[in-house]
Amino acid sequence: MKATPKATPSMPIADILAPLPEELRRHLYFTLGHFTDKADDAYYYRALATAVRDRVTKHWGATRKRFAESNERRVHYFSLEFLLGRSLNNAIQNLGLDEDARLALHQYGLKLEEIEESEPDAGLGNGGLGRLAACFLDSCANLQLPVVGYGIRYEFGMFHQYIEDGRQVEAPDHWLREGNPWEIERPENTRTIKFYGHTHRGINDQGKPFSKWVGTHDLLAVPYDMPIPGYKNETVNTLRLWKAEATDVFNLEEFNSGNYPDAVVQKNNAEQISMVLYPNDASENGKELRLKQQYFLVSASLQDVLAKWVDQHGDDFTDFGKLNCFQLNDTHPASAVPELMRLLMDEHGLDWDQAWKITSGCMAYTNHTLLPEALERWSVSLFSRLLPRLLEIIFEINERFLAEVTKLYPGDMELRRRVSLVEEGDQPHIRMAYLSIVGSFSVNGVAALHTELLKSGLFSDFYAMWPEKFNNKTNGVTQRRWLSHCNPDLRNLLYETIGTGWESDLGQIEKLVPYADDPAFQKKWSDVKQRNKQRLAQYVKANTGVEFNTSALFDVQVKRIHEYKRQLLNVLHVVHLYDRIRRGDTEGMVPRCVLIGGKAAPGYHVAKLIVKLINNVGSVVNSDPMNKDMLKLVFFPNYRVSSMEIICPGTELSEQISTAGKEASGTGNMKFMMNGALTIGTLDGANIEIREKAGEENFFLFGLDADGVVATKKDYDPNAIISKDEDIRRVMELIEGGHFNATEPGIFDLLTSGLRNPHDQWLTIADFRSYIDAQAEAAKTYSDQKLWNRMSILNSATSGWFSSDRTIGQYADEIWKAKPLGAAKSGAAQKNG
Ligand code: B1H
Repeated sequence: MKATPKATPSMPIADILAPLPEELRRHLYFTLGHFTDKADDAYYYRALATAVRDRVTKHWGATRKRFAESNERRVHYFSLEFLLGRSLNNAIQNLGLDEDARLALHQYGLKLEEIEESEPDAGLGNGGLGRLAACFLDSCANLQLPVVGYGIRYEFGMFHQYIEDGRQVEAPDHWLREGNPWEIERPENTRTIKFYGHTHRGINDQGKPFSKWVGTHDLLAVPYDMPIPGYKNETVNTLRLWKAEATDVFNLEEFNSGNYPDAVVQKNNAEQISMVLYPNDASENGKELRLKQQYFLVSASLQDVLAKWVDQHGDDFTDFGKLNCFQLNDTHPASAVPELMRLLMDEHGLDWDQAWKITSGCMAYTNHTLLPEALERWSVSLFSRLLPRLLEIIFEINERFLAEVTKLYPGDMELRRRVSLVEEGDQPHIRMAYLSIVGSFSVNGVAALHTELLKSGLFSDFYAMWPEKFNNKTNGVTQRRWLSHCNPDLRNLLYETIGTGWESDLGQIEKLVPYADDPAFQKKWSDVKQRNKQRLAQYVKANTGVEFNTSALFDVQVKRIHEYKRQLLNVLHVVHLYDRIRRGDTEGMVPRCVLIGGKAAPGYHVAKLIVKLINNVGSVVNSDPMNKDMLKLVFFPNYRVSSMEIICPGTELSEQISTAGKEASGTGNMKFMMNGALTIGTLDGANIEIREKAGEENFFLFGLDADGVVATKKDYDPNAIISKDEDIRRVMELIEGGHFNATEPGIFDLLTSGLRNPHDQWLTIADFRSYIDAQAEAAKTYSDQKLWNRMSILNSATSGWFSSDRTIGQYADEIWKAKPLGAAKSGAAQKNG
């Protein structure tokens, strides 16, 4: 190896790093102590990741410095979930290190794609909400915005899903087992978190009353920072994740009383708080440990921000609200409202009015769901035991808020009851969404329809009071991961056709429009899709054993398993096609490979039964001799971020079939669109905007709209529909007759009786006929490949609006009032679409 130049403290850090191939060797030998030539892939992964990380770190230091020196508004994104997936390729791409990384591995005869497989997904999230947070961080770094993500460093992320005998089995995801090269521990920024105890009230030296939370059980929050590299712009932002640990004091007390083993057990108790991600998507479970996690995140992060503030400004909080903004990712971090009040009053001596002006001026709340089962409510009794001081503050916020309500609407007792932060009953509860609205200056929904439904339904009383607080921010996804990284062939075709620039300004993808009917371009376009279908088919074969015919239509639904997302409707359609094949009616059908994937919450019985049904229908359909490659159905196990990176480029038809009004936005729909899939979908969430941008002729629409859903529920009679429609009746007869569960009679009765129930909330049977017809239309279109390719190109070409850069640009301009802190690339929040 070349001798490194003499290192001195004044030498620029950049000069210390050798070329990547040398750095790889250095880390393999010196960092990992690997002395032979042959190593497991995992070693090469770690060494390469560390070498790349070092290069990221260089820009990280510079970005922090710019941050510290600027006096612009900072944003703190609070989220219980960050579904990051893998980091290595993302860093390589964003720093432009692809060639170097390949060269570095080449000396060992290795391929980058293979080494990348050694990286476990950082599965610190459930689904859309967590992945959105990850896309947002990527876009904030791309736009050079001063935004820090704050979350929890779960020891165990989202569980691994295995399928045994067609059923979901969960296994723990110990993603940190082999260490994490993407994090740096910062013990010097450890914070102390209080639980339990009580409030002590007194009069201070200046004769002023004060409150103090005392007699608490304390634990420590230790931060681990992960770098979030921007795209070729020398900017690296930070995601700070907290790990829970026991305090030394606590251990020492026990230790001195001779109880060493107990002291160690207590340490474990403390560490439980950051042990595991709760695997519930769109439903809350009310567990004490979950509330502890929420408060742990919020208190550690707010103390972190306040400590930095005091370092810079002392105890003068005059400008704190002007220079800080907290974005709450749903109500999960809603205790930030009373906690900031507590810290400002009890720890920093502000009075109520000063503290309230600051708090309600710098908190912003994003709502992600209208589903009643996902609306967080915490029992007053749990709150008073765990966070007694916070509860007092919430009660006072409520009293003052209700006084305001009474002033605005004198005598309206019913309204007071409706909007109170405390839901009365034998067991009073705190309504976290209402607390978030009252404590924030901004409330946003995540797609146009969703925001309208919030204003006219769930939050209508608040909207009437404070219309100016409400705004829409339609979700987006990062094209750097969801197009450029996951679809290299399409990336290269775009380079060749419209050049670069779209990676950080997706609006430019519109330049594809003129090529939609160009036969030469269409040929290239469909060749790319074909290669991606081959890659997907191999992946399916490796993970399920099922062969996908790559000339068939690839029809995909991947997302969490939930009744409202209606995977059942998809299965009913597959059974309908199967029935047609069996009765020899294949007129107008095209060969189709249907892939369904997603995790069911471990306690969600119906969702798990849907997984079983998909698997059972799949094994019967795939092995029926009548079938002859016309139809395949697989359940793809352990669906996660890294599997979407292969699934999404190979998909031709994207299933977005939720009951209208239930899916707040959806983000998978956007990833598929960017990669040229056509959507079959309802008028729900962001589907509506997708259809508007793509043009209605380029979208397969079916089903009731949100108003239709409400109207239909009044006199819904699924059994009448079933008996009148021969196709539907036959499908129900096949399932109810035990065709897919010959050896386990009755296991699907719960599902079929749900479909037939007039109170079925998801109206699956109501939309079935219209769905079958839209699917037939999709098949007909597919048999005209020229038309299909045109529609596919136009979908990609109009997907610019769904870049999370656009979304974050709007958050920055309209909510955060945050400006970019430019380095190399001066980027204003750009407007795409
Ligand atoms: C979404 C959740 C969610 N909405 C509770 N709500 C959770 C609720 O662990 N919990 O308790 C976890 C997640 N997730 C999703 O957010 C919506 O269903 C999607 O439609 C939307 O695209 C996504 C991002 O906004």
